Amino acid sequence: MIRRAATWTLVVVGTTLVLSACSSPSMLDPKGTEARSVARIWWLMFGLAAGVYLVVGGFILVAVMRGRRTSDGRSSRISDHAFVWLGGIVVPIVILFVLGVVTVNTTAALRRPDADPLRIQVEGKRWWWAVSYTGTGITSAGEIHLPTGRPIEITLTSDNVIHSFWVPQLAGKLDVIPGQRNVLRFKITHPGDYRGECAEFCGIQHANMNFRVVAESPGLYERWVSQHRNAPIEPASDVAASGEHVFQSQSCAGCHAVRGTQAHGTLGPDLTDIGARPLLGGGVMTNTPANLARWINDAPKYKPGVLMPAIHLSTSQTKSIVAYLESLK
Ligand SMILES: [Cu+2]
Repeated sequence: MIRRAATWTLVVVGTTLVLSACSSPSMLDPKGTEARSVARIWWLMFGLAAGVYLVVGGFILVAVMRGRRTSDGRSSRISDHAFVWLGGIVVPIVILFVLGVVTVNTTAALRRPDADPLRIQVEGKRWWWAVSYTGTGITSAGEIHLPTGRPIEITLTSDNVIHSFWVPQLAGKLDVIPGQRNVLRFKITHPGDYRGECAEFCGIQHANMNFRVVAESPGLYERWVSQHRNAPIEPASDVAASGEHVFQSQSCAGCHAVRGTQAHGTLGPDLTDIGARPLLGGGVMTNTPANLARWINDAPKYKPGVLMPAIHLSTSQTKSIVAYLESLK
């Protein structure tokens, strides 16, 4: 019976570890200075909890196998009283004290402002993230470009409900609260493409509020900024040019913005570089022409509750508007 329970425990724990390692980003694989200190606390807690588990489990095993053996006349070396005081009060106090000191010190270090950080504004929307790069005029959605090796300061706000901004490999979670400006500080040590998500239940599409952080060397980041400061170039093909006309004349421009054009809407995501984004709708689908056409024609079908209504366009209008949007990079 005990052997079967142990086997099942091993199977469940092993499967969980394997699945968690391959499917989603792990805070135990940190790629930033702050993420590393958060992971360090996790390992400390895990080590202490595992130690307690093993000791308590060992006592239970000994008790089950040997019993109290009071009949042979031998008395225990430690009295029950001392055992309860030591195991139930002294040891827990020491463990909680160590964890408390380490946690408070780490939290204070995480909140300490750096000199000359790169400032980004991120706003939690229903259900996507609006991004603006302070001092550059660049705005975007669902994707944040950042340089490695430089202190980053992200100011988080919300105009609707409480969200939580979390990029597990780069920093801890921070709540995004209406009427409050919370600041997340971190530094990225490795270039890469990191997945972020909302970590606070915020409504029906909470799970489809993903975003990505593209971390590049400072040189590549500066190049990206200088390329994206300018409005996108005029549509190269006729079909894309007529797509721009459809975009401006239909309801699209009322809710979305494309820098350098008449579209200044702020209700939906900024689409200035939508052609370069890998995902649509906060991660509900990959960004391909076919998916973009599906999304435009009936977004609520793929993301129930989304504020964007179904837009009824003709086949040629859809084709041209998709060509236009995919050209925006
Ligand atoms: Cu959210």
